[in-house]
Amino acid sequence: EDAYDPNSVVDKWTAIWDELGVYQASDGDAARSYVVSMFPYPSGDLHMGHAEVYSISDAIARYLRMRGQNVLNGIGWDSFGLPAENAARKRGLDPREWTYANIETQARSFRRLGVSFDWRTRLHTSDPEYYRWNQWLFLRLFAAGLAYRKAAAVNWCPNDQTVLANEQVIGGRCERCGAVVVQRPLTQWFFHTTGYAQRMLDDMAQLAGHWPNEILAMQRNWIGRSVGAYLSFELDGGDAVRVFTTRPDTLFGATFLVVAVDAALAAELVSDGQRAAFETYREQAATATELERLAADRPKTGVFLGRYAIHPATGERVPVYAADYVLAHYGTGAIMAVPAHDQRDLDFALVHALPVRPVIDTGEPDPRETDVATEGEGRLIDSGEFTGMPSTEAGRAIVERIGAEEAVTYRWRDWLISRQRYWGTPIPIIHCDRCGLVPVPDGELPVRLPDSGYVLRPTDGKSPLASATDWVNVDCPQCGGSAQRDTDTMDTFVDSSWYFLRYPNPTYEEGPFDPAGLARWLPVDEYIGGREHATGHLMYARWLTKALHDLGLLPFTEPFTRLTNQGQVIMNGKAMSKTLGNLVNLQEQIASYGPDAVRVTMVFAGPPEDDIDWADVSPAGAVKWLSRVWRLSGSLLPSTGESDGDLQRAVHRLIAETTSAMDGRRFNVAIARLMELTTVLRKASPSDPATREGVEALAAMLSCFAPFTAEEMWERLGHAPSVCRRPWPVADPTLLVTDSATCVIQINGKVRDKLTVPADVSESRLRELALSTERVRAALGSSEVTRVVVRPPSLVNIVAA
Ligand code: ANZ
Ligand code: ZN
Repeated sequence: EDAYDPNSVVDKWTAIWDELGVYQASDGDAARSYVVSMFPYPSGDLHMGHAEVYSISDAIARYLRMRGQNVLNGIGWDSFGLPAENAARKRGLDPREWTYANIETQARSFRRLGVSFDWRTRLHTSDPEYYRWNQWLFLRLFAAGLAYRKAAAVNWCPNDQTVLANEQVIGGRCERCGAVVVQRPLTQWFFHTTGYAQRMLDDMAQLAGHWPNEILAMQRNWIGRSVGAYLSFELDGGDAVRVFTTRPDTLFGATFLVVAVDAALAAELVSDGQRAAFETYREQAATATELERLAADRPKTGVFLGRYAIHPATGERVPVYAADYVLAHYGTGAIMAVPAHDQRDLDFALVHALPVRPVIDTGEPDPRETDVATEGEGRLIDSGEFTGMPSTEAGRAIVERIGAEEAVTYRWRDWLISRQRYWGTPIPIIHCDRCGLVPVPDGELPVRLPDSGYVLRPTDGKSPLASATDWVNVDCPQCGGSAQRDTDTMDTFVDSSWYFLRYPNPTYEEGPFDPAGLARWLPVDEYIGGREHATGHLMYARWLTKALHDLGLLPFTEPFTRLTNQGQVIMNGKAMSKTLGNLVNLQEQIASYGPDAVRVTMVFAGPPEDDIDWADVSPAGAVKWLSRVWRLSGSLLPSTGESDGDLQRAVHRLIAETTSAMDGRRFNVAIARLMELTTVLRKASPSDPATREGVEALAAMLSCFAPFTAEEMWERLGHAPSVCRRPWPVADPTLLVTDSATCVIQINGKVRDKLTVPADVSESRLRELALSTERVRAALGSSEVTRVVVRPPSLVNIVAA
């Protein structure tokens, strides 16, 4: 009799929740909370990773709702992107079919999991109604000079036949397919993000304490601010080379200059005599990726350019080289090499027999003897009038003396957003021979993707859209002459940088987002997602928010007030993957254990940010606990009078402890407290009013993690649905103060210490407390405890030999 099949109640409660609209944000003016988890990519059905992130975000949403907040818990789909194209190619389908079928599957699975979304937010970035606004925003950025085209050496994946952002190149390889990424010169669209570098850093002050420090540190690192100087070196025979250095204090140790081999400057400077050698080297260097070029352990190759520069402080002539360890697009693309104090310069100097001149005494061994550059601070030596000065002060003094400019640089690059892909937002620009780059008029948006007439995988290195000639050829909106559409699509990270702005009103037609919705819900109060997005999505979304703020479109500058990262679901210490064959199928887990047990297992495994090793956990434990909890709701008897005081206090203490765990987003701890409460209630008399109070509180709190079980309990307790509408239970403060008692601790009958303990302290807790006091440990020394007699709360006698 007393067992229920968790899967059998899913449809029943889903229908009741829909009918009652329990998860819909209200129009009321109660305190609001906007909860968003990073929206899913429809690559198939939901997987274990999705179940984890939505179990966490849903616990947050449900908790806030029960705490009286008006909660908007949004959902949508990030539905443009390469996998749809690849799947379409493989199966001969339209990318739309694959994408929208997967979205439906995932939507059903979300319902089966009982996630408390307000489905009215639903949007798909591949809908023309959405990407229309992606195009509109692009045009606003274009008008403001924040979207521009330039020719650049870009990351190119030869397998996927597309350019990639730096963020999509991991260890020199394509993030998606693993092919080695090469550099290719192309004219591409960029968003000018780097002008915001300092604000991105400064605004982190708003996020500190609300975002994981780790993410802030990763972003800081990615932006890579350095303070230094631009120094100018005159060349023999005119010209000058400007270098960027963070160590102007080492100027006197500069013994040669290096220009990036692929910088235009290198080709301009090279002497006739060295041109042939330079060209050979340049071709060879073009095959290396940026990561390889920067690798410290790579042999330092390069070629003399046949030119000399005049050292601005000593007047000496120093040779100028081209090498690939200097990057064309960082600083000025040229450096002064100080081999004594920079390891890469030293490695280069050793290969090319160039002088090494130490100018900072760091107290470490001489780099000329060790071949190890001394990169730290110290006092200047052999540096003319600056000799003896601490290096920390000398930089500024030298910069001033030679009349150079102080400079701040950032490693962060502008965001390359063009993709040679089909399944993305067409860039709304028309190329006209007479008028140049002409924006598609707002009234003609969206520029829809053609449904036919394109080649998904062209072999000419061009975009798929370039083959849709009917689509490409248009009249110029300005002069009416014949013109062509831009054939690239936008990086899908553009789509995902602002979707949360549209959730409050996804059908709004007057703009990308409804100002009333913004005012009501934004910025996002609680954002939940993986830390793999630290330097990608989370940077782009922060940047776009600032850019739109400056365009007068947003009243705030940071999109996500609080960020929670979840870990990954792994198996036997390894990431789950098809290739490893260790995928755990979410639907099978749900079929065997029910949605609640899977959800409980996800959040009970550890704090949200930890990885969960599915090999170490089993939803079977959760099933057992949930059925015990459920049985409690059917075991109560009519009240027979007064409550037991201890029981009441235990119930209220556990409510208080669960609440504080929820506030700290320590859901695993919250569940542990609910389990403890279950044990307490199972031992309690079924007719004690405090037992009923405890079971009702348990059902309410449990609904954050196991909504189906909680509803079943609530119904069995005789209440009308839904438990999700009930307020979060509040602990009675008068029941939380426990009387205290003094406990005497004896060792072999002799009093050694006294402790103040709660009057209801348990035997095991008291034993633990007594054995760990400093005095007791000192008195015990190395003697062995043979027996401990515990009489709570007043006496502990330790027998030691
Ligand atoms: C002289 C020097 C002496 C340097 C020394 C370092 C140590 P961060 O902190 O990363 O900004 N550099 C400048 N432009 C470069 C480029 N395009 N490619 C590769 N390296 C470049 O590093 C700035 C330092 O990296 C600069 O300071 C420059 O070397 C080098 F003891 O100048 B330094
Ligand atoms: Zn024109």
